[in-house]
Amino acid sequence: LKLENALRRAIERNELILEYQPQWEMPEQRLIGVEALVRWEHPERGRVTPLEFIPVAEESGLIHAIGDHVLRTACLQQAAWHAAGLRPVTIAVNISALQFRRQGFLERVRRIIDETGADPKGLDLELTESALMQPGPEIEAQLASLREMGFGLALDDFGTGYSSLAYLKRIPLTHLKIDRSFVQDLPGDAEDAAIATATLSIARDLGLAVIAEGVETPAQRDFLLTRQCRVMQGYLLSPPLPATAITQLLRDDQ
Ligand code: G
Ligand code: G
Ligand code: MN
Ligand code: NA
Repeated sequence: LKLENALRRAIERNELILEYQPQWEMPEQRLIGVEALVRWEHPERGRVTPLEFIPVAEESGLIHAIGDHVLRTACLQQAAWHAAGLRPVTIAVNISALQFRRQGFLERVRRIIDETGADPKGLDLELTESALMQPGPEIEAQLASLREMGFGLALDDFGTGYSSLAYLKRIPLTHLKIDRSFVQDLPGDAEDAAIATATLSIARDLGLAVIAEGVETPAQRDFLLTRQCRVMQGYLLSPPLPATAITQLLRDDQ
């Protein structure tokens, strides 16, 4: 409850900030996108990991306000990079299943886009399999509306949850993210190698882009490259960085 109360005040006190982890087009290693990751700079505790406070936010209902704040901040960052004359990179924003499935989500997103003047074509929403579980007509209409607005839709934890391959057919996704649990034991683990290879193959046949996450070693990178994985994210290439560091990366390769 203490954490919940502190979290309640964290937004107004500007303690929730975003870092951005680069997503690279390979093999050229060109920066093409960033994933926004929320961090809580607690005045006494220091940094609190989202692994700790996102569950608290979800249980308390604060996730809706926090999710709006994260999306708004990402939209304002897009506008700032644009105004600075930097080339556009996609900003991916994590959306909790509770946020996505709550009545009125689409209207909240529309309002934030209108208020900030952001271009949804430069924004990907990262959804988890639980957000897409048993998609009824309302969820399907919402997904279609988001696509019509221009948002990219990425399935974040592909293969780790409950979704069936039938969803890939029904849902207008644009990207699959290979979960880092399938990347971490590449190339030695035969099962993970099979899963990563099959994911790349099915994505290609369905016309979906793939982002491999959690790439930490040259051997993992090379395995994925050999199987035509074009976009990678992970500590080998870059950790999550403050916005100013992304600005510098973009300036350096104008
Ligand atoms: O950045 P880090 O590895 O600490 O993130 C841990 C987890 O928190 C990841 O699963 C990530 O998806 C989640 N996370 C990070 N930022 C956000 C956010 O803005 N919204 C939601 N819903 N989850 C986030
Ligand atoms: O669940 P999601 O995919 O959104 O989680 C992203 C999280 O993964 C971020 O919190 C980020 O800090 C973390 N992350 C990013 N790159 C790596 C990596 O190469 N290795 C590990 N172990 N974690 C990573
Ligand atoms: Mn993510
Ligand atoms: Na993931």
